[in-house]
Amino acid sequence: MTTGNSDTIAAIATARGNAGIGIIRLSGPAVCDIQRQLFAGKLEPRKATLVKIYDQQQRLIDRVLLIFFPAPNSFTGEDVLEVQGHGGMVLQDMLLEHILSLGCRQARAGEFSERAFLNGKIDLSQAEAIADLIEGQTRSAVRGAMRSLQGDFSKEIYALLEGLIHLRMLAEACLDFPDEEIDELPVKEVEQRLLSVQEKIKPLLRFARNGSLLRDGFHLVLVGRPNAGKSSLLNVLTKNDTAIVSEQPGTTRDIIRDRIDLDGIVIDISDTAGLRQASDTIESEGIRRTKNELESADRVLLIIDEADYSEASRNALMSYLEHDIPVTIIRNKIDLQNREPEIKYRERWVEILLSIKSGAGLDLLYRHLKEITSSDTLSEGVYTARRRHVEALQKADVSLQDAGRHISASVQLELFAEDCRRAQNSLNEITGEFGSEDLLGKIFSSFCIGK
Ligand SMILES: Nc1nc2c(ncn2[C@@H]2O[C@H](COP(=O)(O)OP(=O)(O)OP(=O)(O)O)[C@@H](O)[C@H]2O)c(=O)[nH]1
Ligand SMILES: [Mg+2]
Repeated sequence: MTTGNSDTIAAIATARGNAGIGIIRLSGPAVCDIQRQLFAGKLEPRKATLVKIYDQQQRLIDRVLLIFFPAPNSFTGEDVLEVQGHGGMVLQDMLLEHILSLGCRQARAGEFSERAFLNGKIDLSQAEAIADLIEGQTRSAVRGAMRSLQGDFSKEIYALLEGLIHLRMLAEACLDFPDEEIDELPVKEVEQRLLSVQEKIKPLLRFARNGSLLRDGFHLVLVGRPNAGKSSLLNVLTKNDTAIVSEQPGTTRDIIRDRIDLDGIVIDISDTAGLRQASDTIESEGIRRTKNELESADRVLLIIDEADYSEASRNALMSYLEHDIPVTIIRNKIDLQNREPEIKYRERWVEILLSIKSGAGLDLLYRHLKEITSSDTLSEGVYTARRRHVEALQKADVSLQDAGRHISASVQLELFAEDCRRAQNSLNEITGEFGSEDLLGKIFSSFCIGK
């Protein structure tokens, strides 16, 4: 698949700012023609050539290095030209303006990667990895993105797809050619193959969850009654005076966001307005925003003044939260109650008794945060992944469980084949391929039915 008749695009590929070097990249069918207008000679592929670039009035714009990558051996799969000039912002703009006047247009965001995908140079998850590599906030995130870009993540997905395609092949051959002399469906073999696909999907799902954590970070939202110590906790965690702390209840009115890096995991922390019957419209708007913020939370830290702690006060606060959101209850200000720091693992939440002011028990909180944001698989062998990858893998997993039911209890071939097809479609969403024709091709080439 190629983009064929696409037009030619150009853009400044390096960051905006004054730098030693700035690179403009061009891709598309008119690249050779534009190159000849910039430099009359012929460029040797992938070799740098020093060239002076003049504008229409024959004024020298810059001395640049031109590098030509002929199709299909380029990033986009099309003819690509790199123009490496000096990095000044104004200079780069002048150079780009001149290049655009020679017969190409400004590229849209991500258009080079999009072309690489459309031309089959990379799959969708690799295209996403390029963005992640550039935007990576921590070293682990960058390393994860590089692994994905290398195709490690895609390879695992393709291996799963192989397994699934084989399963469908077995099932659909029995369905489509019931009169042919094909043996009965080998149920035991199918069950085993299904199991092996299911076993592969589990660790991948774990990797993808961790990968999505690496990339998107972990969103922690601090909620509680006014004066419970939410802003104090934000300041302690970020080691910053980000939020105003005061003994006056209702100090925080708006969401205050900050970010920490906890062993390579980005944690986005939101401090919120205290939850209570609002006394004015600003406060009630603050509370509305708190509820909004909770929608994207990965976990809530519910902060309660230990002096006010009771089952009733806890339940009243819990009623603000969605049922399935993970919660850690921070019973703060134990310094005033003469209590020792402690962590308790309850069925529906975790409880930590501590004092933000004295620091007693903060070690328990840090350990807990590390526990919930990381796992043993996180440091090595992880890819960057997105929530959509996690969701796609989850969907595939559910379809495979259905498939298991439709083969083990009593053989319901049609349903089984449909479950496998759905699982395959979910995985295809990750790589961006939709391969029903591929599947047919594969079935007929590996099955000698024709006889
Ligand atoms: N003794 C004691 N005081 C604390 C502790 N943590 C916070 N405080 C005090 O409690 C008061 C309220 O703290 P904040 O962090 O502003 O509370 P908040 O939950 O952000 O309050 P609002 O923004 O009004 O909702 C301040 O005077 C803090 O110094 C603690 O562990 N012990
Ligand atoms: Mg506050």
